[in-house]
Amino acid sequence: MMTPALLSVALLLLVLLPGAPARRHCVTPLSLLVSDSVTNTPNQTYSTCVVYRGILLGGMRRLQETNKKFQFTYTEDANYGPYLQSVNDLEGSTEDRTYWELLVNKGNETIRPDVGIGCYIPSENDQIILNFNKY
Ligand code: B12
Ligand SMILES: *[C@@H]1O[C@H](CO)[C@@H](O)[C@H](O)[C@H]1NC(C)=O
Ligand SMILES: *[C@@H]1O[C@H](CO)[C@@H](O)[C@H](O)[C@H]1NC(C)=O
Repeated sequence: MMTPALLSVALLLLVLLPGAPARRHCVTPLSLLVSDSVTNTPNQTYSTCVVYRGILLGGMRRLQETNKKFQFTYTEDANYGPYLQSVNDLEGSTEDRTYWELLVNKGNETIRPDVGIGCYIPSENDQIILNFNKY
């Protein structure tokens, strides 16, 4: 039988130790908007979340697993990591000079992050915009 003091130490450790990824709480909610500046397809909005200081890609994977209406693919760049290739079956193309641009609406301003989906760490209530665009 554990003493109450030992029990609380054990509980504290459980809370503080980094747990298995699957058990981590998704604490940072964000909304995700898919827009298309090339063909003007109507916008789509989704909600997802990331774990504490989790990367955007993690939130996108979580969304893809739970919502069949959101699908994406990415390729692995040797230097910069995950490159967002397609969203909902629409692919960026070198030939057409199209790509999926990453924007973030912070409420008072819209920024264009200087990193991709594998490095961007969303803040609470970020609106992530995946915008199909030309370059
Ligand atoms: C041209 C360019 C693009 C073009 C590439 C298209 C093409 N086929 O040419 C376009 C406009 C598509 C693009 C997009 C983006 N880019 Co860019 N891009 C560049 C730039 C100016 C030159 C790359 C290049 O041609 N190198 C020469 C060739 C020979 O080398 P390469 O390794 O084969 O180049 C490839 C990669 O760089 C890749 N690529 C380009 N951008 C990015 C971004 C990410 C995250 C990844 C994984 C790969 C990647 O595309 C190139 C062609 O295939 C660099 C800055 C620089 N001066 O290097 C930024 C740069 C690589 N891009 C950057 C960023 C942040 C982005 C975006 C995330 C911007 C945004 N917020 O939307 C998006 C990618 C979104 C996505 N879909 O995942 C950053 C990456 C930094 C980082 N550590 O993540 C850089 C370094 C510029 C910066 N802001 O500092 N980009
Ligand atoms: C769709 O989203 C874009 C952001 O990429 C925004 O500028 C535009 O006003 C939105 N369009 C509609 C019809 O809501
Ligand atoms: C937006 O708000 C944040 C914090 O509320 C502030 O730091 C930032 O300067 C603001 N940006 C603009 C463009 O007003």
